[in-house]
Amino acid sequence: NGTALVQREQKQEVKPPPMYQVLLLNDDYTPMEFVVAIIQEYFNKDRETATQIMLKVHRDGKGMCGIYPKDIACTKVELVLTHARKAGHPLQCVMEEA
Ligand code: NFA
Repeated sequence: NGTALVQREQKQEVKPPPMYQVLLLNDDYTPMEFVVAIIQEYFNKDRETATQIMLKVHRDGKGMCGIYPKDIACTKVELVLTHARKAGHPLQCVMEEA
């Protein structure tokens, strides 16, 4: 009710949801162009930004594509993995709490 809401706000008990990073992992087989297209399509990046992220994954072994509430991060991981497997690529996508 309204009173409980005011008390929660006064005690600052309403926390933001935990956020999760969604990461791509490097492998030796997935084509660079495919990774760039995935980053553009699922993480709303322009081609230049997507290319920079892809190159960071390629060089460093992993790279962050975005940070989201848990359910959205989980859905993005599932969509990326489904797309990659359908295309026959071993690309890995994981999430971890930020
Ligand atoms: N390392 C892959 C290649 O040389 C490219 C790649 C980048 C794969 C980022 C996965 C993630 N074709």
